[in-house]
Amino acid sequence: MKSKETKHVVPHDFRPGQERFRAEVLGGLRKPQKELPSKYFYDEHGSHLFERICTLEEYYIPRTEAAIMEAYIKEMVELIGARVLLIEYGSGNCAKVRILLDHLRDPVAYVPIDLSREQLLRVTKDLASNYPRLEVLPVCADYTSGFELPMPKRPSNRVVVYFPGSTIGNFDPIPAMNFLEHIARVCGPGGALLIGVDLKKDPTVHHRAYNDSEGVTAAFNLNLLQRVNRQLDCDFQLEWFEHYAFYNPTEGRVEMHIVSLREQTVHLGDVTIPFAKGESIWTESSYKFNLDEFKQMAAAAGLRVEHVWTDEQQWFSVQYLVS
Ligand code: AVJ
Repeated sequence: MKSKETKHVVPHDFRPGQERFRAEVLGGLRKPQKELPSKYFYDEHGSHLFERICTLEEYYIPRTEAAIMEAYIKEMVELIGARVLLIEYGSGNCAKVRILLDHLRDPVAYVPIDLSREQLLRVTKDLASNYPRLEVLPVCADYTSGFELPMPKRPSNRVVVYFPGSTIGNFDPIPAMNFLEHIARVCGPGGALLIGVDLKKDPTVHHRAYNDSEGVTAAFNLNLLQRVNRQLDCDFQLEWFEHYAFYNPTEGRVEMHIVSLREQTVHLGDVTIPFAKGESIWTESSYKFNLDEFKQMAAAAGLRVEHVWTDEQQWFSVQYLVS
């Protein structure tokens, strides 16, 4: 039995190295508008803070998405069908996929893909014990770059990608379309994408969702600097930086920044990075969509929206796209 257990926790490993992290941080901080990639929020502490964000009253996304999933899961699994290979991009703590795993008919395998190796190993073990008949094939990878999919033992009827949480909103429009195109290729003909898409609404609601009263989002944002300090021989002084997030209605996105409260210099190894007072590092965009905008983008990527489920207020949507 030991060999079986071991097999479940050895991921297909495309561990994105320290070198790439350093290169992307340095590249971002050298741009005229400084930036850091949002995918690096999720180290151990960052993932923990994100889980706290997901319990905040202001951050309506997780509970709204979960309510839509619960209300319509029967319709969803009906459309998805039996014996599918289910792939999740950015599986995190794998909490959201459980409702699918609980209802899908005889899924062939589940492939969680995540950057965080420790979390991936931990949740893969849990899933393997909660779903003993399910083949779990974890992949440790940065899904924004290339990696190979593992091969399940049994043949599947269809490949279905699950991409919840409106993480698609973290991509700028052209990369978002390219990513949908990539997903369409991974699914192949007859495949499908079940995706969570946050919808445009009162800008005040967007603003509040990224400026919570407990300051958890601020801590989540600033943790990125702490992570850079910890992992890259860097000396950001946290007390001289501040969380700043706002909804940009022209672009239809929430922008998160970290603003320098004074003129200062930061050192990354032997590189010196100057900051003017009030200068910002752009750390994340969260695009919000109209149903029609998203449909257009999907179509441009070769995906057809087959079904849209929303909550009563039309704040969030879960969409089933076919290739
Ligand atoms: C999980 C990427 C969808 O953009 O809303 C939460 C991350 N950032 N609060 C989002 C996040 C700030 C979240 N995504």
